[in-house]
Amino acid sequence: MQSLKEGIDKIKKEIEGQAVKNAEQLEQFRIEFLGTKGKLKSLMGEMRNVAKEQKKEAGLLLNEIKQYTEGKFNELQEQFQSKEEGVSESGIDNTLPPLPNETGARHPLSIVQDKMISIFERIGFSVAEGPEIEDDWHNFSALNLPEHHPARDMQDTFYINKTPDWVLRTHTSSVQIRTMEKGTMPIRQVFPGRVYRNETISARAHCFFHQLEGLYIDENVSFADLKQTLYYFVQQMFGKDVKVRFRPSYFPFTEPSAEMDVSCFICDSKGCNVCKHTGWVEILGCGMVHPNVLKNTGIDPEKYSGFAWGMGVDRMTMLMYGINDIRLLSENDIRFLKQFK
Ligand code: 2NM
Repeated sequence: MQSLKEGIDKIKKEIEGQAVKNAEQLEQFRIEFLGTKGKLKSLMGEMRNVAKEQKKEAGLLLNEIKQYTEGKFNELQEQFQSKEEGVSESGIDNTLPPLPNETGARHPLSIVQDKMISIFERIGFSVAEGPEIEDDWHNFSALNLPEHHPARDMQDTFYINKTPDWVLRTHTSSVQIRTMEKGTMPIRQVFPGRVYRNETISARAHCFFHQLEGLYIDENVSFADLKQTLYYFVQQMFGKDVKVRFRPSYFPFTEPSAEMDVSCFICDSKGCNVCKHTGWVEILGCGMVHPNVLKNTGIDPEKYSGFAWGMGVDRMTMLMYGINDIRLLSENDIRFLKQFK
């Protein structure tokens, strides 16, 4: 009886310290303690050596240790099974499906800008970029904007306080001046980028927006080249059936100047809000580069001529996607942005 009790205590201590990490170790535990040749079975064998009057007590003790061992086995199995099902020791449930790894979407402005650029690249234009902080010469003077032109007004232009000669560029034409100053002919480039104007922010206007301007200078470049180049562009952008019209206009840096409209692709020129029931939508300003601008940049206006144009990428994006508030384009609201794949 004494040795039986000692045996039971020994097994109990062994079992207390048991832990399993996987199915194999759990099976090891079962074989070692509960198996047909296991430690419990050999304790049972000791019953033979217990005195008759003590058999009842021994039976109770053996039963107790058996239940204890089985209980421990179930406990270990449960622990281990919940691990198996994915709950790691840190309590994180590894079986939860992963959060969707969402692919980012390109910004609608980038989509439209790249589309515009690639159309011009197909007909020989390359891309040039320049600084957003410009000096007065590149943003105004060289572009034939006289000293007291309203475009220079504090109301329209962000001046850099410390250096009154510096401004946030109001158009990417300043980059065209930089290209022309380099003097490598011919020039056939487009100029994408952000520009700044001191406007009251509303659904239709923002204090920064994006332009794509263009410039073609060579010998014998004519207004007919301008018309055909821009006609090619809108056909690629809006489809072969699009119509264009030019209206005379004024810009200090071009002469003659024009604004170009396309037939309304929203209502097929039947009349809608976008074309304000005119059937036409204005999309760009253009003209033949003013001889003064050529002179200012060291290009001989007797030898070279060229055309330039400027259009709003934000405006084009709003037209293409039917966006009615320009502010959406700079708020970075994921719910808006993820619609453009
Ligand atoms: C426009 C409209 C018309 C333009 C002209 C020039 C330059 F540098 F060649 F003189 N750059 N951009 C231009 C002409 C821009 O934007 C509505």
